[in-house]
Amino acid sequence: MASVLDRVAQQVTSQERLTREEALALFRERDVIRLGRLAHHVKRARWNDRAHFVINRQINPSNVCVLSCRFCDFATKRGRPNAYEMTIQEVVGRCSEELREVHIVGGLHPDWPWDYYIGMFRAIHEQYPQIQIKAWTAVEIDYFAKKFRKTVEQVLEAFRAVGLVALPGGGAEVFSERVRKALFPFKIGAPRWLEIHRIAHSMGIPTNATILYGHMETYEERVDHMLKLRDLQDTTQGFMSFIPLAYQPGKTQVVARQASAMEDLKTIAIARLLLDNFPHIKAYWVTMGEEIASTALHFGADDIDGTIGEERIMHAADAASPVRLTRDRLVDLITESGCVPVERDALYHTLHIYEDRARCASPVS
Ligand code: V47
Repeated sequence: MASVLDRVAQQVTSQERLTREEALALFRERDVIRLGRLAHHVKRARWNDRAHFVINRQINPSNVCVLSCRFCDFATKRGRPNAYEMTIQEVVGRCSEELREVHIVGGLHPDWPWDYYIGMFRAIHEQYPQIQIKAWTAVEIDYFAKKFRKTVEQVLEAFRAVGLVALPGGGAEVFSERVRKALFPFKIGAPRWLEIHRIAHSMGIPTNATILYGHMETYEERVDHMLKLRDLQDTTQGFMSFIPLAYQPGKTQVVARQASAMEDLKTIAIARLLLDNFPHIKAYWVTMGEEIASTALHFGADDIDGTIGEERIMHAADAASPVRLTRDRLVDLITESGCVPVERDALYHTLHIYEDRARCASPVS
């Protein structure tokens, strides 16, 4: 009988879709290297040897949050020693001329007014018109709509008018009611998260999607999560990138250890094979670490995010990666993995292709 990898290899050639059962079988597959080769083949058919990155900065204006999700080390309450709140000037002060993207997300702040959020984007947009703003997860958009009595369309339109170009993929966690009840019972679930992304897409605002894995979720739940995204993408074509986020145990310790390297690579590879309608699969170096993220470029990923500048969410959970990387480091990481670095903007327009870099950093031929 043909193995699942033989079958999937056939399907890749004939461009047939993977089923739920096949994706599940891939998670249980022992030949991870062959799985990676198949995913790499699919990635190369779309992007050849290219791997994308962006000169960006993450800004998390406050960690004060009305929620207290069981898996999150970032959120806190006002008055606690680790609580912080940035002024608009402090947010703008984190921007600079060379940035192409800012990625802004934060806690669900209990009492910041609407004008603060709009004023923040207006100030960034006026001072740095070249910076594209990718901001607010669906969880935040839902919170703003309820708090400020607006429709989701009104919230998105108002932010678009002051520079928003895309929504990031956070807040999806795992689309499983079982996991939601255990880890984030007061956060929106799958239907509302998907609805907000559907609305954004219908307005021409592209978005990303994440999955938080490596805690208490099952392989079935990982696959079902990806299938819900694949279904929505079939209708809207509005997703740019899928980003698997490896849970950082930090102090919340839902599980004691972070997912292994092989688990990371399998998840990336299966995402590439299953999400045949997602152009980009991102290996996020902040959670995976630089070494696994660059290896993932051979397992189906075509993007490693960017310079980041100052990462707080994963580092509040003791992530071992640095808080920022330089452009040179990203170019070297990608080049050393045998790929061609492509500097992009937030919407994946190509800005520069580093064709001329030597493929091997060592003098050994
Ligand atoms: O939604 C929180 C996750 C997300 C932990 O769209 C944790 O380009 C791991 O969404 N361990 C925010 N993850 C980050 C995010 C993101 C990152 C990079 C790129 C993009 C993009 C989006 O971080 C949250 C939550 O799922 N998170 N705590 C933790 N301890």
